[in-house]
Amino acid sequence: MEAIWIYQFRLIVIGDSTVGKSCLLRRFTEGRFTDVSDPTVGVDFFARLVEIEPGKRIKLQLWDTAGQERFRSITRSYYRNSVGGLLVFDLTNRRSFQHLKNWLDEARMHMQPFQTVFMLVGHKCDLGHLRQVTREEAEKMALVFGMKYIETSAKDGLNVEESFTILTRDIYELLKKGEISIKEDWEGVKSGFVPNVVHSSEEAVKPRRMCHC
Ligand SMILES: Nc1nc2c(ncn2[C@@H]2O[C@H](COP(=O)(O)OP(=O)(O)O)[C@@H](O)[C@H]2O)c(=O)[nH]1
Ligand SMILES: [Mg+2]
Repeated sequence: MEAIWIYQFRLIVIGDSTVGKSCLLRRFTEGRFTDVSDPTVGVDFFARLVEIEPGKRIKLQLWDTAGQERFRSITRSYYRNSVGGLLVFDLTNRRSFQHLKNWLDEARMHMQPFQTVFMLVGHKCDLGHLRQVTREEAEKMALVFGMKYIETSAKDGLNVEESFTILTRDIYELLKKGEISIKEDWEGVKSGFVPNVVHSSEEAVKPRRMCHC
């Protein structure tokens, strides 16, 4: 059966270069980890469907910063046309943790006035012995930023699925509540492809033949 989705969310993955963004995306979309990750050139995007409720799928369009983060030359449209994403640091690299606020400020500056949702990701949790940031510190930071925190490993596949699905569910809930809405000139959330079927509510209003005998 053809893939059908009710919405498409466009998400971005931001954070210092080498924190593991491309590996995280590749693990989530292709289910594999490749150790030699070539620094992405140009614009890279990935896609995957996520089932949020039985039969209800959301298509994720996932954009990778594609090496531009080295030069801080990420374009405005990259931020502007997304509904949120993952804010990633490397648990074994304290500097990447210290740069988080810059990343978030820049993203929020370009994304306003749209409501957006981010999740803080402490990545490479398989390297426990090299850890430079404690879970407590990261949780505190997430609280200050007003977002959830999760620790992931693309190498072990730990929490990769969860990070994207929790974020997707949170955006979906805001959409249902009307706090996020679809806009004509914005790519963050789009209405999906729904098959041409007769809905039960339409069925109910059809005139019924009655027998008067
Ligand atoms: N140990 C470990 N290394 C990782 C993990 N994810 C990425 N890496 C390594 O970190 C380096 C940078 O990864 P990459 O995805 O290119 O980072 P990006 O610049 O943020 O896109 C590469 O050498 C990866 O093999 C992980 O979960 N665990
Ligand atoms: Mg990359």
